[in-house]
Amino acid sequence: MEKYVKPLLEGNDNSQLLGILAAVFAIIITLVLFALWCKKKSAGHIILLTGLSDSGKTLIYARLLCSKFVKTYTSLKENVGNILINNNSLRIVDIPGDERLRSKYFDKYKSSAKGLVYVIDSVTIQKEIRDVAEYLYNLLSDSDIQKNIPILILCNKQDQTMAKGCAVIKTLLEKEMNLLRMTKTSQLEAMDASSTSVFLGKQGKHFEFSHLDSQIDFAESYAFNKDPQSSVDISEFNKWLHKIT
Ligand SMILES: Nc1nc2c(ncn2[C@@H]2O[C@H](COP(=O)(O)OP(=O)(O)OP(=O)(O)O)[C@@H](O)[C@H]2O)c(=O)[nH]1
Ligand SMILES: [Mg+2]
Repeated sequence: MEKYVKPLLEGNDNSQLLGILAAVFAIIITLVLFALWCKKKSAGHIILLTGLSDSGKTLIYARLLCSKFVKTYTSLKENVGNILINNNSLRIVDIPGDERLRSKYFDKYKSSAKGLVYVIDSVTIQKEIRDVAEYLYNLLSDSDIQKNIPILILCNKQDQTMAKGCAVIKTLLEKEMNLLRMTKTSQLEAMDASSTSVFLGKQGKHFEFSHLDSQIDFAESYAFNKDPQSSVDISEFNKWLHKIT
């Protein structure tokens, strides 16, 4: 009798074991798929608002999220808020422009960037061209931004009569980025170090934004007007958000 019962029991044990293995396998697959889904959901949904201090990032952020004028002060931390574009939720992160704070907040969010906006004060651009170009150069050299993230260079404060248009700003920036690239390259050669500084653009050619792999657009805006009845214009920024979403 025992001779017949034992194989039966053994057969039962084996199928139970197989059942348990299949269940464990299914759980692992589900967990892996869930983790991938979460990663996909959280990756690439952030629009980073960057630029020098006083360029107008926080006012643009307030206009975009609550359509109102707010009195702004130099930001000491980031502002974060969500908007719905083309039925997709986008997280807008306004990064302080202060030199001592900007990289800390940029590093915190850059790996989830879906787009990068670089806000420029079009009135003071000539005076600040070196700083504007240097910060932009550093952003464009970042490995997370080089993953084909669309970039908008937003020439703000166009309500001011002294503001430069975006075509002029593009030319000024290309010239300055070219100089900056030469300085960086010669510094590296002088040091003969194995530094990881990135060469932007094409070797042997003047710097041009069109030589970069990333899609870089230029647009104009103005966000200032205390009077709620009077106009502001961030429509090109809005259009760009729709385009990339
Ligand atoms: N005329 C004019 N003023 C603007 C415009 N946008 C912003 N401003 C003013 O510029 C100043 C700086 O604006 P913020 O939005 O605080 O600048 P920010 O880029 O956030 O500066 P940080 O927080 O220091 O990085 C404020 O006085 C704004 O009211 C604009 O389009 N036109
Ligand atoms: Mg600010």
